[in-house]
Amino acid sequence: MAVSMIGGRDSWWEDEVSKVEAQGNPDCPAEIMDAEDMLFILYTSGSTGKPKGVVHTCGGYMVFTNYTFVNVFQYKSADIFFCTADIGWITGHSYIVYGPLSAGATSLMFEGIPTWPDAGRFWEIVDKFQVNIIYTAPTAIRSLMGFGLDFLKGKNLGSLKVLGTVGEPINEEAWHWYHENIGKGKCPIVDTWWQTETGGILISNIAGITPEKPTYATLPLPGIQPVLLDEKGNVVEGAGSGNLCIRFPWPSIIRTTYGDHSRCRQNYFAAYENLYFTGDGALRDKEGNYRITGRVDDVLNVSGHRIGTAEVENAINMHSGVVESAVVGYPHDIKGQGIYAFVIFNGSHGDEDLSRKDIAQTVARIIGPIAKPDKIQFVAGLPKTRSGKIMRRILRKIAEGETGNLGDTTTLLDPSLVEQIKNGKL
Ligand code: 7RM
Repeated sequence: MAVSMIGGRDSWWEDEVSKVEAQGNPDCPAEIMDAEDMLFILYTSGSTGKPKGVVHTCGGYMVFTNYTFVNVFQYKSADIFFCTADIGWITGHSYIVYGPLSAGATSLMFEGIPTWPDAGRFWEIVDKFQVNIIYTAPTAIRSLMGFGLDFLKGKNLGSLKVLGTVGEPINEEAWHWYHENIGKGKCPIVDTWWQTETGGILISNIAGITPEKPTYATLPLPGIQPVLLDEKGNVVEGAGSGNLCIRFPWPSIIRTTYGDHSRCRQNYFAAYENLYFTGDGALRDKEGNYRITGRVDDVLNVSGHRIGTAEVENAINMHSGVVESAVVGYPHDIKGQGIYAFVIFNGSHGDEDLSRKDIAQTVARIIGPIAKPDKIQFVAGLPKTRSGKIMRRILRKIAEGETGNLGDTTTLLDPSLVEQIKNGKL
């Protein structure tokens, strides 16, 4: 195949190798780096749409990915570790590459999707390679759940010891499905909360050591001090909820946003004095366990009631015909904000209106009538980034009736979906 080579940038492997061979000394000494030398830049989307280049450095990042990998998953020598993430996501960087490899672990890499050639793909891999620890996202679990248990038949999952989740809040139903059908009721599930900016896991239970609590990431890891702040910026003590911040840095904290240090300060260190602001909301129970409720910009205010979009999604997902859902707010004359739900539905009967009523009823039963979606639009898929995150920014614009510019959609897995959803708007 023809390749357009750019002089000074591209060179052929064979040419480079023969140059070294001609010297007669194939030894390539490792480059010594400073702990604070840049290791990589990873772009991540914020609420504004313009991605930020998160900068991590050599020393702290590697120390912390190693520490969290070994401790959270309770990795033991010779364990086979399978993180299903895309390697281009921070989860892939930290827990396919740096954490496991620095610990000498066997790290499985998978390129593909969980549903091809069928929805048994992950379980086939677990069986074939005798995987001991699997680390995946709630979105994958929910999607596989929708395909039913047939795809587990004949797959031996007996090697599994620890299950992990990452990336978004896990709803009760998915947690129990994972626990019972994949872990056969005997594997702890670690619900790991962290961010591109944190480099590694900050809040999580420790497999088999600290208690799990479905839908809770539970306790901060040793060395991490979360703080909750109420809407006035006051520190919340004891049980309560608020904006999640971290007091004191940890080894793999974001060093800068590439090319724009003031943006880093503004984004993460300006909201509250001397605190790192995560952009997430959380609640804390009286034992000190944290439940991440989602991005604070995903919190709705419906007739004066604070409702997390994740809460409504969890309730919608309880309906047996629902595969996945995404909820956003839209301006509502009377309520302030109305609730708009985009739902992937595979219920068998044909009456859409009846299905909508049914779903609304489910939400009313689980949360209360106040959380009933005002609009439910059935969609074929949800706009997701390559790492599986729903782009709520886009759905919000559609729900608000924006017909023109939806902002940057280039990071979407399937940009054509957006047009389809726009055309089906209620
Ligand atoms: C690792 C990763 C970060 C955002 C974060 C949260 C959400 C991540 C959990 C979670 C609830 C979890 N990096 N998030 N883990 N929410 N429970 N266990 O996902 O930069 O791509 O996203 O993801 O909102 O701020 S990320």
